Amino acid sequence: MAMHNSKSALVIVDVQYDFLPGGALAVSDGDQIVPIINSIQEKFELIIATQDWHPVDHQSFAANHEGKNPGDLIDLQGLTQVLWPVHCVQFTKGAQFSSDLNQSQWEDIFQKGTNPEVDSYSGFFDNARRGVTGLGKFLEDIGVEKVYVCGLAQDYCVKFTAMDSKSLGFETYLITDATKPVNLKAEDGDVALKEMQDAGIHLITSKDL
Ligand code: VGL
Ligand code: ZN
Repeated sequence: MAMHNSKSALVIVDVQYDFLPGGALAVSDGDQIVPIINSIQEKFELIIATQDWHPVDHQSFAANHEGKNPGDLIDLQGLTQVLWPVHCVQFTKGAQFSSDLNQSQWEDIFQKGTNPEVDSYSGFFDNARRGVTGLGKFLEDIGVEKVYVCGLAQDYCVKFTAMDSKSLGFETYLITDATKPVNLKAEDGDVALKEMQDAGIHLITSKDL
């Protein structure tokens, strides 16, 4: 029996091949969270996934900036932007969800990063907080109160999704054993955890569900 009622939603962030070992922007041990996410899905009646879904000319790709490398910082329309390897290009294998991930109970998928001019880490808003994916309205319209976040990467898309969820007024939970950081800097994952905790996001593990 599902422990979480219809007022709770599980949001699975970006569990796509390019963020898994062997992918273009691989998160170390990212594949280890897949069985954990599969096992927690049965606790939820409402499951949503987000999908990083970039056009090939996306301005977050170092390859689209002469002389720049992944990890370099640029100014993109007034926002500081980390440049990434080409990843999650629309309709490529790297943008697909892991086939090991159970997708059978997903209610909907929200795509992000489709505007080439602005990156979109969060599943709710782009990084300029101008464009919306529709996820916030979707959750509000069906009366969701609690949002549980897991997936990749802990220090980018998971963090931004959880922070936006909290700022939109959802009671927000990060499932810490169902996420992994990309750690451009070694401490990024831990810094992100602290930032989320300081913002009032509850850090829990899959065993607490
Ligand atoms: C992500 C960097 C660029 C993520 C997406 O899913 O965490 N990180 N695009
Ligand atoms: Zn991306």
